[in-house]
Amino acid sequence: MSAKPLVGILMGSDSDMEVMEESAKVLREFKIEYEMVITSAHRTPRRTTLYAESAAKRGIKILIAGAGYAAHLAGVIAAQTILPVIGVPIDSSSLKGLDSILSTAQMPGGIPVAAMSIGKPGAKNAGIFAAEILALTNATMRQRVVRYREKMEQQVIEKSRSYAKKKAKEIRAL
Ligand code: RP5
Repeated sequence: MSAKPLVGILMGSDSDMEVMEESAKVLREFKIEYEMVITSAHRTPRRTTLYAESAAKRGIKILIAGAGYAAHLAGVIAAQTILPVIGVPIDSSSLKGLDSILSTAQMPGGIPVAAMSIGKPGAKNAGIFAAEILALTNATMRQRVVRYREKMEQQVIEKSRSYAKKKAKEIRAL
């Protein structure tokens, strides 16, 4: 990716990378430029603030923030920018993300974070959600999002057909 990134994917630790790669995968599919940054609300608070304060000036439109345990990254970022922030709770602790989803979703009134589901499905949805936001003002992106939905629908129908075929064969073989 060489053009200016539109989406910033942040994560609290390199151990979150496997989950947050799901967001990146979707953004690549939608041909959305992005950057990935490791920064922690707790371990590198000043770096996190610097990132939040500079993101909009650098042309970033949407932020995706994934973190585990007492996940404050999305909230801390949201407190320091008016860019929309999508939070991904990561299942890295012994509570398997229940801790992170509560700390990501339960923001006080005034500072919103769009909280996704826990782990990889949440990271994937964060990427799709970012594409949907961009689609509001970009017709090409709108087409890509519509096409993505159509493809998904088609895949479900095909899976159902192939399951029915397999079942029919099994029944005939009895
Ligand atoms: C959180 O602590 C990170 O987002 C990560 O999910 C978790 C564990 O981090 P490491 O100890 O693996 O670096 O802040």
